[in-house]
Amino acid sequence: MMKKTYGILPRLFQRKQYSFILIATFMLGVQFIWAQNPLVRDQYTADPTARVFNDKIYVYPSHDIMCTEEKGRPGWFCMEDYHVFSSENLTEWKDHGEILNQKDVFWADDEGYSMWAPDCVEKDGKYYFYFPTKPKDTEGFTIGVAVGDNPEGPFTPQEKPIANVNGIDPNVFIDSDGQAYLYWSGRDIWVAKLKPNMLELASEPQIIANLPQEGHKEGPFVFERNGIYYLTYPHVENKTERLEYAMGDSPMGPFKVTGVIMDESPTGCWTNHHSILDYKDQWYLFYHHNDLSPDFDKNRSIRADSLSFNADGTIKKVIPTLRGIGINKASGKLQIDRYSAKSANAVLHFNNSQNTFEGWNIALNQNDWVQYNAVDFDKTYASLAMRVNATEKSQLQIVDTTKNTILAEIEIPGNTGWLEYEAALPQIEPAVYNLKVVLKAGEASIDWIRFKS
Ligand code: FUB
Repeated sequence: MMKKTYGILPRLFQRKQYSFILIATFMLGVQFIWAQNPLVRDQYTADPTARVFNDKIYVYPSHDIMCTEEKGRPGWFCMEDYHVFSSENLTEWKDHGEILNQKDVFWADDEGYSMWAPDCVEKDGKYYFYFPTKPKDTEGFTIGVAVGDNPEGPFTPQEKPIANVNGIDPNVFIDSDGQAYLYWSGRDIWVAKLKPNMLELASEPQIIANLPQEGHKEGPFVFERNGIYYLTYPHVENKTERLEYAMGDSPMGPFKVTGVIMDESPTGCWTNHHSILDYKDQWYLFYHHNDLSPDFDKNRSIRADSLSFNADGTIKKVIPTLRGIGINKASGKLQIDRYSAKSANAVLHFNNSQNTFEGWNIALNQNDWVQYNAVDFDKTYASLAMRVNATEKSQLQIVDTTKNTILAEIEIPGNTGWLEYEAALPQIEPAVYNLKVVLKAGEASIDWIRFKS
């Protein structure tokens, strides 16, 4: 049972003098564990293809970097390599490092910086990593394959790209009868069967019919659910790409354009690129915006949100969130600025606008609040800690909205800069809770909150 905890502040004062002020954090000991959107915060990532291998999710994104006069074409996309990320619990993502670099691809232009949206599939214990890039001897893009024994690589590129394919954004779908199909884009969306070796086409490329003719489209991603084949793709209906889908009875179509999965990005990012998968009986949409680079949309960041279907198999529109997916451990740093909901006047700021990889905080005025859902209290926690910067003497209340109980109240002295504060907790019954932080008085910004045993 949770106890009412009014009066926790005086108890803190009795226990330890000034125990509420702990350590100035100075951004030391940063944990490279991210649970919310964007999923990766120490580098730019885009075009995420998520796959389930060996009960884990592996995400194969593009790796955006900044072009310079010496590297690529300034103001445009710049990508020289790929990393892969994995997670079992959707909240802790491991970067397995570089899995392929343009300089390792014999046929690729090693000044191309065009290692665009990839895919990876498993067949008979081998992992096939498909990637588009510029070849050294011809114009345009083509698609290569690199093969590995593990989902995290290493991957060895084939000596030549796939013959008879010109385009970008490879996607491979393996049907239940074992037949694999390669989809890609190049003005239209194309499909061809793959041979059992997964390295060569088994049929002539054909354009998928009945898709929108006006407005750029690219990034095909095909999946099957309950006998329905879904062809999903970004398409510019208005100003920037939105995610749309078409439904059909077979992997090669015909498909019928059915609806929109995600509207144009509210951040103005011109591209979006996605994948859809079922993991432990929940469907997820992986996609990208440009959270870490609001002024330049060629440095993007991957995200994920839950996706669901209507009874007739149509897809419910996904509204992008900052909270993202997964249940967070109460003991980890909960980046509360990646909120589930907030009051209208609560405002997000970068911790350091010169280095956006340092993340965000949320600024609250009196009566503002920020809510963060799905926090797993797996055991009893004795105290909570939060990183706060108050410009005036402030009072914060931490509430469990599931049972509407006040867990703690913290008083913060004004003008101390960013500091870590701590408050004792009542006995909290282990369960998953939704938390809300309310600023009862003053003016304060919050970076994160965590619970300690
Ligand atoms: O990342 C480069 C290109 O931008 C991708 O290949 C497209 O799908 C778009 O996201």
